[in-house]
Amino acid sequence: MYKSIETLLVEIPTIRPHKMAVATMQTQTLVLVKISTEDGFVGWGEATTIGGLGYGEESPESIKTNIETYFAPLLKSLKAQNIAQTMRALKKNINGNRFAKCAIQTALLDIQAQRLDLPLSEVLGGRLRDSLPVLWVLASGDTEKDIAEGRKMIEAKRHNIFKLKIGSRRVEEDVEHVLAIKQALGSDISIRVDVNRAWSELDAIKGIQLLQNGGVDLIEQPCAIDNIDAMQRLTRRFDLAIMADESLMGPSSAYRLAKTNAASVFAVKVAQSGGLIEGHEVAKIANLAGIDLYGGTMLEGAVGTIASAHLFSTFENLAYGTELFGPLLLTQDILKTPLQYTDFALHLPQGKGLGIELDENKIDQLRRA
Ligand code: MUC
Ligand code: MG
Repeated sequence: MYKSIETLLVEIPTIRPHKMAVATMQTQTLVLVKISTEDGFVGWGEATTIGGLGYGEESPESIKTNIETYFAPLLKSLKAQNIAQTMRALKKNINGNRFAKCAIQTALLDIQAQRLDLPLSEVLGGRLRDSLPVLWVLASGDTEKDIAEGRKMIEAKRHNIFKLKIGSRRVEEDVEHVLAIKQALGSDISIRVDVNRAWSELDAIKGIQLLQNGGVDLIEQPCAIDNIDAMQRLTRRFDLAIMADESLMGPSSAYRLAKTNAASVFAVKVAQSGGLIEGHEVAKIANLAGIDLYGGTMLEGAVGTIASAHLFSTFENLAYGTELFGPLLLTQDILKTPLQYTDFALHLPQGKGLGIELDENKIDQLRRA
C-alpha cells in the first residue's frame, strides 16, 4: 500500500546556456517523484521535460498538479496490487500524461526491484551490458566555443560522439557551423545533428544533402512531429540515418512510424514513451521492423538518467549509443555518489533498484518553495 506520493520541482542551473531550436535552457527544472510504501520502501521516478511547454505537452507545473490532484489519491486508494494492475488502473482513469505516468511507474519499479534485491535492469528483462556509450551535445550556439568544448571532451575521454543542435538559423548558416566543427574534430569523430523539427521538407532536402556530403552521420527529427510523410520521403531519399525523436510518442506511434518506413533510427525516451515498460515495447517494435536504436534523454537528472540506463542496458541493438549526459549539463549533483562517466561511457551501478542514493538535504535546498 502506498503511504505518500510527493512531487518535487528542483531547479538547477546548467553549466552554460543550452541552445536548441525549441528553447534555450539556462536552468533545468527536475521533476522528481518519491513514493513511500506502508512497509518502508521508498522509490524514485523522474518526469523532467525541456523548456517548460516548449518541447512536450506536459510542463513541470502541470505534472506536479496532476500527480497531486489525480494520481496520488488514486494510488493511495488501491489495495495491494502489482505494477501491471496499478498501471492499468492509472491508465483507465487518467488520459495522456505520459511523463507523469513514467515517473510513477519508475518509482514503482524501483520499489519492486528493491523488494526483490535486484538491480532495476534485471526486473526489466536483464542487462546485456554494464556500460553505455554516451555522446555530448554541443549547443553553446557559437562554433569556436563548440569546437573547444568538443576537443576538451575528447581529451578527457568523456565523449567522442557529438550531436549539434541546429534549426534556429538559416539552413546554410547551420550547415557551415556543423561542417566547421566536423572538420575541426576530425574524421574519426561521429557528428550528428538534431533539427528539433524546425525544417520544412524543402529545407530538409537542401540541408541533409549538404550535411551528408560533409560526412555527418545522422539527422534527428528534421520536420514537424506530425509530418510523417516528409520523414518517410527523407528516409527513402538519403543514405544517412534519419532518426525520429519528437514524432515517437510511445508504442503506437512507434508502430505507425515503423509501418510507414518513416525513420531508420528510433530515439527511445522513457518519458516520451510513457514509461520504462513502454520504452521496452518501442524497442521491440524497432527490432521487428529492422530499425536501429538510440537511447535518448529529456535532459533528466540522475534519477531519469539511470532509470533509462537500466532500460537501455537490456536492448540487444543499441547501434547509435545513448545521450544519457543530463546530469553532466547541470552545475549541481543530487546524488551522494555521482553517476560514473569514464572512457566515453556511463557505467551502471550494481546495487538494488535504481542503484543510486539521493542527497535529500541537497534536494531540499534546491527545490522550489
Ligand atoms: C532532444 O530533442 O533530443 C536531448 C539532448 C539535448 O541536448 O536535448 C534533448 C532533446
Ligand atoms: Mg531530439
